[in-house]
Amino acid sequence: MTDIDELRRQALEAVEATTTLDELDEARVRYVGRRSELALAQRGLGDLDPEERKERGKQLNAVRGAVEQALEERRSVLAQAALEARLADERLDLTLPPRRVPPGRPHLLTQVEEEIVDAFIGLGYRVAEGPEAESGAYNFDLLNIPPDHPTRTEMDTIYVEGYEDVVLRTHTSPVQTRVLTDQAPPVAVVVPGRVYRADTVDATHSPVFTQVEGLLVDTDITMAHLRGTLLELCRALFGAEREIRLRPSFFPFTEPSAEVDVSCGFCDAAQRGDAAGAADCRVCSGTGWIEILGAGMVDPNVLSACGIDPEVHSGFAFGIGVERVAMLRNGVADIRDFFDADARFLARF
Ligand code: 2NL
Repeated sequence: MTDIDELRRQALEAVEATTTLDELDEARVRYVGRRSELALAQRGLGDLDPEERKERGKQLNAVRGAVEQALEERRSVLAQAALEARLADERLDLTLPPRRVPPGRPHLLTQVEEEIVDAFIGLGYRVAEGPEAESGAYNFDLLNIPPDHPTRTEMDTIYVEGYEDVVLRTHTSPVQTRVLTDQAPPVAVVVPGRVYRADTVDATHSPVFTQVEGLLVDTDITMAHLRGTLLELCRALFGAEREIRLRPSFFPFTEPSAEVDVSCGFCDAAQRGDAAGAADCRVCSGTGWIEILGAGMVDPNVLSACGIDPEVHSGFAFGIGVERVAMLRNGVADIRDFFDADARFLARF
């Protein structure tokens, strides 16, 4: 057996040399464990003479005590070091600047829709909304669109499968016929929303698009009120310098009806009263005018159908396409850009 002092020296040196708690545990097993040289020696004490056993036992116990104390002291040092290493490793640098998240924003169509709606809120209108799947009654019948009108065929209108008379609304007008059948005049509503047509997609057509319609019904409402209101809208959308002109047109639900043009702010040919115009203007092709919406005086048949006496009340209505306004104002060449959700397009507005 190794000399007892040598054993003690080796054990204490091994304990001091450990650098981790695992190594320390290995040293404990090796020097004071059940199968260590020290344990064997202590178990062998019984074979010795009583005198020798007492002396040897004392020495072995002293060695065990010294080694166990060294193990405990080392354990405390290594545990503290391990804790400090972990704290250093897990420390968060709270002075690091955060990663910037680019802010989101409403889609261009939503921005333009809200601008149009805001112009009418400013004039005292209320916002009205309604279902996108509509009955033929609200979408066509109450609007003086006869049962055999070509717009009601599947060439133009998307019918909801499995129902007798349900369509995807072809304009937001059915929301207004709902308002007119529900509320007595005076009525002033602006109606934004998605509408559907059986159109083939190209650069300027989409089977789903966005419309804002407006309706005012009161006593003694005239075309002059309509004109002033639409001038206000066009100036809000295109600039305070704009003028408008009304050309005769036809809609089943208004009489008289008009197409409304806004003066071109891109070449200002209309502004200058320049008949020849700016022939090179991409937007008005030199005419100086841009067609922007349809409007008219609510047809007496529509008022009657909705339970309002056309002898007492009159009104005007209009409809404007949001995609067309956004394309003109923001130089968007293809209507499909609004629906593609291309992040590069979205980031531009
Ligand atoms: C267009 C422009 C328009 C209306 C919509 C309307 C609604 C009611 C009564 C009368 Cl409840 N009119 N809406 C009027 C004129 C034009 O939209 O280009 N539509 C095809």
